Amino acid sequence: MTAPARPRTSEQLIRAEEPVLAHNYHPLPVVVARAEGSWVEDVEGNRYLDMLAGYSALNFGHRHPALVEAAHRQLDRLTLTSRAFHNDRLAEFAERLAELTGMDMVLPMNTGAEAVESGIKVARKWAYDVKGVPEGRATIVVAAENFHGRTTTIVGFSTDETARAGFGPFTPGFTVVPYNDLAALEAAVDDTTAAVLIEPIQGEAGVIVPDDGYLAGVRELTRRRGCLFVADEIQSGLGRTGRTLAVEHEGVVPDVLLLGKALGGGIVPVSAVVARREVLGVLRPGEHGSTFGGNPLAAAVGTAVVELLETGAFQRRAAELGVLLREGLTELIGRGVTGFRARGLWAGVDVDPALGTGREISERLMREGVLVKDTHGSTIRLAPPLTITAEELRSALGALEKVLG
Ligand code: IF1
Repeated sequence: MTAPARPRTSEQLIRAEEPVLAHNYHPLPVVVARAEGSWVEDVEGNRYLDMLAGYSALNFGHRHPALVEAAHRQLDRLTLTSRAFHNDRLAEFAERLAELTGMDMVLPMNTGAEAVESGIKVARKWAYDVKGVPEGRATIVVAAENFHGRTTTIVGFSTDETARAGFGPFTPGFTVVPYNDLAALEAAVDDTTAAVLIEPIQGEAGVIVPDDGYLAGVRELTRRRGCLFVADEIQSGLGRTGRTLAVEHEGVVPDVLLLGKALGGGIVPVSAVVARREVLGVLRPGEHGSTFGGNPLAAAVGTAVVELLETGAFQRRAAELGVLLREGLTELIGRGVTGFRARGLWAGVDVDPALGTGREISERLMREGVLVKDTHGSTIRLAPPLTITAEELRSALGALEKVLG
């Protein structure tokens, strides 16, 4: 059999997926064929404003020229070595990422879930080697409604039944406490606690911004009780909230940062565990690794991402346009929007359930040329590229007003 000669329509391509692609997603019925900046174009040439930005993997927009150039240049020289050898791009990536985040050491990985898994391993190793927890007893405290990825260990401490049911048995050693509740955290931490692992803002839960003082409280508590503060900044980090890291809003420095998504510039999967030397220094040769982690292409793109963030321009833009986003959403309160939470260019918007589910609102927005993704129930999340213009943002808010009207 030869491939069909005629290009297929969106409808045909969607139908073609059904028998051959695992049904672990329910995407909006749009088939993207090309993109630039804040805009994507489907197979038929219809243009859509991308208000999801690959769940923050596309913080710099689609195909940012500096990132594409860095990737092209590297593709022409060297793409993969494995960590069996050194490559000439990794030192600079690690140096500059450590510098950007104010940390000492970098453990390069690929996906977010891998960074979380790696952070868990590092925290446990630290608990045994440094804290002196008896072998096999280390625990990690996590928050209810968390989202940290899809591996068996990670979904094992998820509180979302859809994410975890049917995938056990799970890894032991995790304690779940309510998010944004310092008293519950205080009660859950004991001598076996290796770390507290939380998202500084919970993404999948609906962009839940904790009360002022919570992150500072987690920092104070973990320091006083002698365990690590591991912040999953995979979605909240790298400019999204108007700062390089979401923890900066409270002037907090965690022990371990987990980064991903935007670190790969929307081009390649790049993630990292970034930490102080006392923590990441516990790993010895052979104890952890990855075939692709720290590959030269990833390092080149990651370095170019760090270079963009070093200017501070994207963080400033997210903060400035975040004001516009907040004002626009405030105007929609009582006009289809029942509430919202926002920080920088990131918002969870609760839509009046009488007007439709989050999915239905997302479909209506799609027909207006705006792409978003619903989360639970009647909440939609907005996370445009940080390169979006004020005018584009206003037009997205206008489309939201229209579909709610
Ligand atoms: C999916 C949500 C976003 C994350 C945090 C680790 C990871 C993620 C804070 C794992 C991933 C994703 C994965 C994607 C949907 C998505 C998501 F809706 F599920 F919550 F972004 F909003 N930590 N988030 O948000 O990173 O292994 O995927 O690289 O469909 O699972 P990953």
